[in-house]
Amino acid sequence: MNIGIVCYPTYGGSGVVATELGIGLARKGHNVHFLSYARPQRLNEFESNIRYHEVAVNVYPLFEYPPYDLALASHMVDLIKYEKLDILHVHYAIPHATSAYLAKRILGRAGKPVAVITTLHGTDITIVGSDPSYLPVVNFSINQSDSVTAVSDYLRDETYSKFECENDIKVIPNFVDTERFKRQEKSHFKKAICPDGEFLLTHVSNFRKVKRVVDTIEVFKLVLDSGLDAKLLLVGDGPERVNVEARCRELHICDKVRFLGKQEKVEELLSISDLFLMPSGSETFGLAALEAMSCGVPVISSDVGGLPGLNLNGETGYVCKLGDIEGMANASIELLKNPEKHAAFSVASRERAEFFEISKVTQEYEDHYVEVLDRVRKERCSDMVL
Ligand code: GMT
Repeated sequence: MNIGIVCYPTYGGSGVVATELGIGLARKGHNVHFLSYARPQRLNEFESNIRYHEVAVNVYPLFEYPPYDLALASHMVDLIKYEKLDILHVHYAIPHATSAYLAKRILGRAGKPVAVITTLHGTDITIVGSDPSYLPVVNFSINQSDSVTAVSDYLRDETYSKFECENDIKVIPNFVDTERFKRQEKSHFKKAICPDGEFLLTHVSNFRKVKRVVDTIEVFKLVLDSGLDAKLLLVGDGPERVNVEARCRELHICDKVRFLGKQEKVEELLSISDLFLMPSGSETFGLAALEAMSCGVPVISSDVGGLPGLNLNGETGYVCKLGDIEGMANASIELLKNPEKHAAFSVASRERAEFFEISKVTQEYEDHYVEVLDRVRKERCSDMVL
């Protein structure tokens, strides 16, 4: 198949899911075209049947807000036409599903039919998409897609409750490359960060408010207060970083916290971690936690959204009430002080991650593409008969 994949080029979240899926599909012989405003971060190796198309937005003095969605729609039209796309798979509804609708309308019945599939990821529904400034357009656009998928049951149910949905939403979970995300021997890294054998707690995110990164600092402070010797590794960057740094200074724990910024080889950092902290205020799936689990790192998380469905309380980690700093700290302390339990949780985390192994989920998407394309083709044929 000729497959177009539209995504944000981010280090995490939907950008990673879209890129890993595209690479997986290309390795199975499909022609994959990525469309974004910058190269997706994980698209960093040559693959003979992958093309990357950058959407350039023409700036004009009149435009205070250059219309990316229109430039994207025009680019989609070209791809569908000249690369003969069978599938246009857009990740994150805003504005991708809207641009896809526009492109499809522009082409009308010209050329062969293309199936538009929208995958909902999270804030495109739970936060940004349900804001009144976007809701009518998002609602309309997802109803116009030939198929809508969501990354968790939770997100599917939220979409049904917040939007007037005409489509059945199919749940296809996120996934992890368990070969790449596995515990590796990186003791020299561990020695560099924890020279005195300290425990290492890790958090990876885009440092948006919704991730509650300051909570990781509060949890970590209580872990230190318990007498455990530990370090905290913060991976990623974003708007909350200044507040997080300020809180570290207030608590006088800067020497125990390492900010690494955006990192490509997250699996190496997870390989030396003892615990992963995810105190998010909203999380439809929790891909970063899945990647940690795949490296055998137990997760201490909040209980929001899709997290309890991923992080099994008392098996792969602990799930605490949102904002329950003390609960998260006690859970961390308990696991770190009990090496046998920690080892059992580590094994269970890896086993849980294997359930979300990339090849199984890629196959699920592939089967779904075939099914939707078949329906779209039949609809076109019956339109022509009428
Ligand atoms: O809001 C974000 O953190 C980014 C967002 C995205 O779409 O890039 O992440 C969402 O998608 C991820 C991949 O499907 C999920 O694992 C995250 O749980 C989800 N984030 C939120 O719901 C906050």
